[in-house]
Amino acid sequence: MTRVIGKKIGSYLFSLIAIVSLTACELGADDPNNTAITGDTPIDEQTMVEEVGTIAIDLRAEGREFYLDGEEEANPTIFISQGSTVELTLCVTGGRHDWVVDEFDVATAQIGQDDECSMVEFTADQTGEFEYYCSVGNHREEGMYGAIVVE
Ligand SMILES: [Cu+2]
Repeated sequence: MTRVIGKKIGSYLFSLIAIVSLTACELGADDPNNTAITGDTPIDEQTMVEEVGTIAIDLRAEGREFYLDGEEEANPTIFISQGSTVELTLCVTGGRHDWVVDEFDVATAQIGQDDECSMVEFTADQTGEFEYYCSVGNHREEGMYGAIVVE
């Protein structure tokens, strides 16, 4: 899975998407399944080509905070290109939580650290800034929320 997004690498991601889109066009519209890659192409680029339009986001919940996989910023702003299909996976390392965005009508299962991670998929079909939050108990009131920006 390609792990992306996050304030610091947002621009980098959009650049990658642009590059991948161009590459996809070059592969030819006649055969949409044609993902042939030259032997010199790095593995990461091959993965990106296969996942055009799909973004995998791994989130971890602990206490009253969400974290992007490998990042240390609490409740980070998540940037997404409009039209992207988002595969969001929530795992919990402390407490019991879920991940909800009302505007996209999306919510993971409520899970604890002993449960398996919960994945949801949605299409970011509207632009703007939306709030994601945890709907368990009063977590949202206690600050367990952040912004998801679609542009
Ligand atoms: Cu919570």
